Amino acid sequence: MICNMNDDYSDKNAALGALYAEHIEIVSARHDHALELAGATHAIIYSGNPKIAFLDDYQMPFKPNPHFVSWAPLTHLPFSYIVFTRGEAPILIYYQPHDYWHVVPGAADGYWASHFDIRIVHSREDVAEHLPEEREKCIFVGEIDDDAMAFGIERVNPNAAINALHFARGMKTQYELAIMRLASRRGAIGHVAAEAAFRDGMAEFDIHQAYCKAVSHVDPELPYGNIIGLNEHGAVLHYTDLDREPPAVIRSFLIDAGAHVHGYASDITRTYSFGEKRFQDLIDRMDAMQQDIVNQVQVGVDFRDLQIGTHKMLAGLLVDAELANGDPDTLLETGVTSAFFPHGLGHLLGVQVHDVGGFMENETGTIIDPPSGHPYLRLTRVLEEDMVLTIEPGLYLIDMLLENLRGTPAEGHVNWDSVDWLRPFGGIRIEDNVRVLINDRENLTRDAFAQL
Ligand SMILES: [Mn+2]
Repeated sequence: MICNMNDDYSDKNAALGALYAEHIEIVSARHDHALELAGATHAIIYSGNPKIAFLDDYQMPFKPNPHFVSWAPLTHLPFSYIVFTRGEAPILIYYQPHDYWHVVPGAADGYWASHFDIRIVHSREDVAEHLPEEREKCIFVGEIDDDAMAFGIERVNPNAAINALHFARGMKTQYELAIMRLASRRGAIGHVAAEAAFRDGMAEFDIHQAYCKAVSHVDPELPYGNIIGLNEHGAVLHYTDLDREPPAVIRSFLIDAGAHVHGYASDITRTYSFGEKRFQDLIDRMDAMQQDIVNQVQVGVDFRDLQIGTHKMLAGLLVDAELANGDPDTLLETGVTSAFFPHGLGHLLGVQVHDVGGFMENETGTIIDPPSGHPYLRLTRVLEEDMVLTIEPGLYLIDMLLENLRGTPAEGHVNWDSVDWLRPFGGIRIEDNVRVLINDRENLTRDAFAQL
């Protein structure tokens, strides 16, 4: 299907505009509540400012405050502020400098604009007059590396308010879900292009370029650095080198790459075999297992149980694929499954790729620790309706971890010949973005691929 990306992703998108009114009501209510908890009257949300490289005048790519972006799709608006006062329309202090060195933000225009009382300022000194006079009744939400940017507000990111906002952000509004479907679609378009480049025998660098062109992102616009690994590189969990030449023999391809729409991310991983049947069979087994896990996602599930359950399923898979032998409990207890799968099953997703709040039991900030033996699990909450999370089981040949099993009770449970066979293929990870529903779930990623 031919898609017109510009219509889908434009902030003139009428469908998003219709959902945005409800979104801003929900965000306002969350801030009402956060202010009450903090005993304050106004929340001042700062968009942030670009970082400057040490001893240089180079500006790093701007990463906006996620709290700011959750109000409106203003991802390129540094030095700007939202002033929220209970019961009033939010004020947007929109910084539009007189600057001939850089492109300055254009007119404040889009589906979001009518919901704000917009005050254009051309210099930073002009911000102060738009802030509430009683600074002691304000809380500041954002990062400040220059105190002047807080304009005398002393309560910066108070825990009571921040925890409540982070906890609430776990659950997405209909507007956010609509945007995340678009981000999934955009990512899926990139994955299709990347797979074609892989089938054409291209180098990692060229596959990366094919992906970026298809999603219309330059590198800093990606939600995270693409992981584009051929062969053994698939075993490096955060592999971000990009070889300029293809390997002499191409065997496999692991791609973990997402896309952005209006500040929200998708986070998608696929693994492909270059014609080797045994590796393709292993991918198919992993794909079936990943789907089984996705089908367990629903309201009320403790994500820690899903993590443990995944290890049990993986133990069975390792035995079926002749990579290990023994009963599942033994393979878990002896650390065999953890050596093959040493990361968490998934994480919350939203404005941030690893969205905040994954460890929060409640809005007061009580932390739920990961289960023992699973320190890298980033989501320990009981699932609630309209959370969006990733399900990304993996299976890798990481010698550093497998060698640790030598001389332990685990050693005899690993089929080392099969390990040697798997090594040149690196590993497998399959990752979808999933929305939690009551007794059900929505797979944003599979839906996006199916609709291309
Ligand atoms: Mn992920």
